[in-house]
Amino acid sequence: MKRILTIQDISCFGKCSLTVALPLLSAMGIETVILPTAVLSTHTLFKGFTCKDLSDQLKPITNHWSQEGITFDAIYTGYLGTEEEIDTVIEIIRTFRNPNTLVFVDPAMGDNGKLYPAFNEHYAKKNASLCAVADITDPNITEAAYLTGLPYRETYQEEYVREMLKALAALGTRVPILTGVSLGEGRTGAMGYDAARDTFFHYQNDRIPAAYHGTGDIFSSVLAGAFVLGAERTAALKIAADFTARTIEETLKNPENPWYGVDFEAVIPELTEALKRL
Ligand code: PXL
Repeated sequence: MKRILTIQDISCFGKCSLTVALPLLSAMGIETVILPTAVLSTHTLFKGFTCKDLSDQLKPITNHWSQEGITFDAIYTGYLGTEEEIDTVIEIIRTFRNPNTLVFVDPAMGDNGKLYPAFNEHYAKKNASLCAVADITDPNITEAAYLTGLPYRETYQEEYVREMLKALAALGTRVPILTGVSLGEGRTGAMGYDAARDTFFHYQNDRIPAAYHGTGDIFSSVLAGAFVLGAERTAALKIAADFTARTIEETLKNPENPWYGVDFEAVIPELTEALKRL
């Protein structure tokens, strides 16, 4: 069985970060080891959330794993808290990485042209140093603009996406993937760039006119899982994008309209079915 380490916060309520990554990766048949960076009452789009930083626990926990000889096929990082924490995570990646380890960085820090409430431009720059050590990174356009310094655009041509991907590769990532990319009217998906081969790849499906929080974490978790399971690049994008779209469709049927996160739980069986076709 493949084993992945995922490093991100636990937002106790809110269906994002670890409460999404752990069930999805487990459902994909991957042993999922968690390193919680902080415990929050909810994610940071709720007012008045509590937050207990766990930065001082990261080294003792991972030192213990080293002593136990624990190893990982992949390391997947998501929402982190502070610039110091990013440095610690880079150190942890250095410690546990071997030539076969897949390092997948979701530089979760913003959306719709803005950083999340807890972050500023310094943090964004620091996140670029984490992307520099990644095999794969999957920012949305907002995050990519903050990482590269290129302008954020809501309407664009494919050329803008390619330019953004090349700028992300210039940070050091082997295969950057830009998410939330529309390559045609009514379509959305992702486009990636293999810097070594100078080739692009992409997947698009129909855009569902609804936006929910936490869908980026769902997409990243399934994409990271698919890569760990050895999926080919376009197939990995397809499984992650199709599943994310299905979680949104399912949530639209919910009369309670949970803006804070999607009803991914209801479609997990479809994910396991899709994996059989990989
Ligand atoms: O979904 C990304 C995310 C993860 N964790 C926390 C967040 C957010 C987005 O706002 O606040 C704590």
